[in-house]
Amino acid sequence: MALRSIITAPDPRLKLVSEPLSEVGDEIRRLMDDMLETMYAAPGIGLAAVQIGVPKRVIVMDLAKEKEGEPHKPLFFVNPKLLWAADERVLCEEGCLSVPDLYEEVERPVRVRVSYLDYFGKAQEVEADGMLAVCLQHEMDHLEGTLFIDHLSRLKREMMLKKLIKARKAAEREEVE
Ligand code: K1U
Ligand code: ZN
Repeated sequence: MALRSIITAPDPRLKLVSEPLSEVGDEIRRLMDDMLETMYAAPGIGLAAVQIGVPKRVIVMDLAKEKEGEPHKPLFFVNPKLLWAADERVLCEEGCLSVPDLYEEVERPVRVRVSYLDYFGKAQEVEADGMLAVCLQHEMDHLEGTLFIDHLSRLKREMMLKKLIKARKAAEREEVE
């Protein structure tokens, strides 16, 4: 397994639409292992392959609370497809490893049904609610080149991008000093 670098906004690579996979082989399992390690190290609860510069339709997630002695519960989604979304919406605060340290409330369907291939390439379906539904929709947005800030007003989005660029410049200055 290897740690990969996470791309941050406004990098144009985050706007790419990710390509579907024809099968889940060892190379893709290695990619998923690297993504999981990178997500745990960040730390985060989800990661799409495009966030490490690989525009393929692959997502890893782990919503398990980090408690001592508790095993990880990784989830792997290849070629996820939205089958159904509830009309009811819910507001939830979201963050993104590609928009570091900034959080905002986003409105999304409260429940979704999604088909996908798992780590072994087996076809699966999940009906998700709560944080699983929020995180899965957030990660599936990444596959379309959409960030959570794209769901906000233009004013809010531009303010967040300005903050991000300012923070990055400050960090770069600190590195030089
Ligand atoms: O960048 C990403 O797509 C991952 C993102 C997932 C997400 C979080 C919240 C709502 C929707 C989607 C993150 O993991 S941001 C970091 C985060 O939420 C977190 C970090 C440490 C512990 C617990 C949560
Ligand atoms: Zn994200």
